[in-house]
Amino acid sequence: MSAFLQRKTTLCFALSVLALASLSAAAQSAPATLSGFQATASLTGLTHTASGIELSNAVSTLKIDAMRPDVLRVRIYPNGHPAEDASWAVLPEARTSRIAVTAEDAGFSTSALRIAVDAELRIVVSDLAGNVLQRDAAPAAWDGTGFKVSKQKTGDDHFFGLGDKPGPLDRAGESFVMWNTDSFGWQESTDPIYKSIPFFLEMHGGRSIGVLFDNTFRTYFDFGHERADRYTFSAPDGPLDYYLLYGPEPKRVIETYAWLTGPTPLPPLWALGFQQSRYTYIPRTKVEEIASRLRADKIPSDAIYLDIDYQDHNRPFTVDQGSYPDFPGLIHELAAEHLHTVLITDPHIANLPHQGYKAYDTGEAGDHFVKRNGENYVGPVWPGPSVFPDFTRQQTRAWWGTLYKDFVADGVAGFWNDMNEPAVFTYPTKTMPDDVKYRIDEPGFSPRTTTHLEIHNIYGLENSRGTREGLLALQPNVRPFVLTRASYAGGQRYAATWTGDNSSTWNHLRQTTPQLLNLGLSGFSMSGADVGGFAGSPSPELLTRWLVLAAFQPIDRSHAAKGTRDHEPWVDGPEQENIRRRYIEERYRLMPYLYTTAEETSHDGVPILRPLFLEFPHAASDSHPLDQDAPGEFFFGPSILVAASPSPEEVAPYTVVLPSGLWYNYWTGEKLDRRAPLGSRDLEIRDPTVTDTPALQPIMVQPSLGELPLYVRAGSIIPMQPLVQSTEEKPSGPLTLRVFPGDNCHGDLYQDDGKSFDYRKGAYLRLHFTCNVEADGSLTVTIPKREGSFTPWWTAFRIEAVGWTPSATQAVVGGHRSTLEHTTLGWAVTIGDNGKPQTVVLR
Ligand code: NBV
Repeated sequence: MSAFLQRKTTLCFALSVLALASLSAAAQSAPATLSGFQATASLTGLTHTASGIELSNAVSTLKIDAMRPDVLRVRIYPNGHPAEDASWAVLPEARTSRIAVTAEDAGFSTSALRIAVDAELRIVVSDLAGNVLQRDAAPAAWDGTGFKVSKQKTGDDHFFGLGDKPGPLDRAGESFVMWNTDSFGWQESTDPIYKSIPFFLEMHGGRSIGVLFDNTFRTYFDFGHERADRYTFSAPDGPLDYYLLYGPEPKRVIETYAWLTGPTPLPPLWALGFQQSRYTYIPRTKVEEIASRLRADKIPSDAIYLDIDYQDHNRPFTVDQGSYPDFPGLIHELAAEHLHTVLITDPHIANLPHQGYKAYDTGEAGDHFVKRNGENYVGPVWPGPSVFPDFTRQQTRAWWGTLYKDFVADGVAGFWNDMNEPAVFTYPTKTMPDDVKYRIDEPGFSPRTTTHLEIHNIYGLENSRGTREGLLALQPNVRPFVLTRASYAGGQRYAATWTGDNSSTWNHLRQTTPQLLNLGLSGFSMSGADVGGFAGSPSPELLTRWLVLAAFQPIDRSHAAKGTRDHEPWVDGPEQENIRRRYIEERYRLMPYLYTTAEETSHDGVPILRPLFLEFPHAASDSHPLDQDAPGEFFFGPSILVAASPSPEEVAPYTVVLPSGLWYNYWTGEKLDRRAPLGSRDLEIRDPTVTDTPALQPIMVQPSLGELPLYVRAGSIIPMQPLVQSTEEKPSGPLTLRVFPGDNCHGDLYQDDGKSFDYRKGAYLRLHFTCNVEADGSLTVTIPKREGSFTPWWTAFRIEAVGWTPSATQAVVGGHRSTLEHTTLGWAVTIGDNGKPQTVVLR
């Protein structure tokens, strides 16, 4: 036995003996057994537990548990005051998961991480090669119920996530506060806005670690703003409870965050279509006019939203019969046009006792409203004096869900939970007073009364949860669509989101990219920004550029405030409308690709919109995120890189940055060899087969108003469909497989009925296509055996080879030959799909 092993065994024995002892017994034996900690007098206890370690000093107790080899939970509490072990964000199955660890001298290790703690309870987390991933800069500092956690930071640390907070993609150098706030007209520097997602991903030298600080109070994050050498997170109250999620690849951290808090579920297909909204289309004839114009002008679209004016005096769950006679008739009329109706339902209920207002009466009968001084708290919002459901009570959420019954019966397809920060007019904090009381009654939590200080940040989360669960109770086999404005970590399980009341400015258009990227990294894959901007009236050019870009964002919803000029695609005349339509059409052609990506997200949590560093974390030789060099760029799904201008208001040319490799221009099929010459990029990642590439010239573009540069990663197969006017329409023609040859060439397709949960019983179709350029230059495309029992709409495949040149202009399938057709992008052939595996050779 080596000296090292021998020492370790002895130590483990000593530690396991210690583990059996009580904390006070451990304290007595501390001087003898804690030599590895350079023990100070302040350390009073140590226990190596099966899944980690527990240490105490005079002030506090630290518990670290390994939930997986790459996931740790860290809890510190003042001695004698262990916090309640409960969470609104973390899934119970993940939260209770534990693995056995190997006790070590000053901590423990897993198969991925090594954790060391010193006597002042400072934690160092490293990978097994000794690279430090995170190191406490100071012990956790307590101030009454408040505390601060400080970690060391270098100038080369990058921070992402924290939900919808505006500003640049990288949060380094900034500080933030979590307090959900109704922020009409927010700007780039406004903080906080609507959501509190206390999750961030830190990247250093290409290695990533994620932190979920699970505390619902008003929390603070500082990424080197106060001190360049530290990042901190703190809270005035609540638990010091955080999770560390190790990569090293950033994508792995995001996947692990989805394991911890749940992925964005598969949306109904229609929610990926173009959505038209305004505050408010009133009266009914206006809604009908918008619907007819969408269809007459052939703007592919799937949804129309009705904002608060459809209600009687803004009272949730009522309809203004005067402006909207025969409301169910309207919903059916829209449905007949393949337009889904989405209704706003704010959380405040008009305080109208004894007036036959069902939402109030049933809520009051069930004692479902939050209290202040023993009475229902009443605050003014859109309907006037209002009461607020206590969504921390499961019975209240169940009651809330029943309020949707009539609308669901009328055929309303989706619901929009606005104002759920919760917003309250006139009160200086724009929300309820701090002393409003909630009576938590929730599995996993001890029943207790608490104040708005603890619940405020999860109000929107639990409101949208009540909505989703209510819809599921009403229609168990229909995928709900809920759009929420406020939320907390884990809220992606219940609702899609949008970025609230943005403005019709070029800066806000630019801002959509970092904001939606950070939302995606924070779990919210299904997110969008009001297209055209909410506050203000966009110029024709701004509206066009916005509609063009939003065609490649997860939620594509045009919305506008009262009193602003019209935002619909046809305003500004046919020239603008043609550009806008063309891009919405492209989104619909790409629907199989988009839906497949959304389905992948529902398993792995990797968002639809991705920063470049998520796909290429080592693209820069010093491993800085490539996005810094190209702030307008992002990935739409795994294969398509959108290269929007970093300054969309300018007509000046700009540089497109592509990670090293082969790329194709999406629109022209032009092949771009961006494999870097020796020495100019990180040697580890450059293509070893390329030895003599001339220096790369920068790609300069100057797109006109009607152009948005898109590039496709070589080795992608993108499934596309014939144009339809809504996702309800059955496409006519073949499924196109657009093949962009390259290494590891593949593409995926997922299909189902787009509406129900029947896919869980096998009613889906999954295909994993591959392609290869053979030694003789021919291109082989393999269509595999179908997985799942769903019968798709097509009966043929059209294979389009981009950037590839045939020698015989022939396709061979199962011994049959046909002639390749020359297209603008390359060469194509259409073959029947009999549901069986096939290999197609293009040559
Ligand atoms: O319900 C009206 C609006 C809505 O259109 C918007 O999208 C929300 O963010 N709502 C805010 C309340 C009033 C805003 C001035």
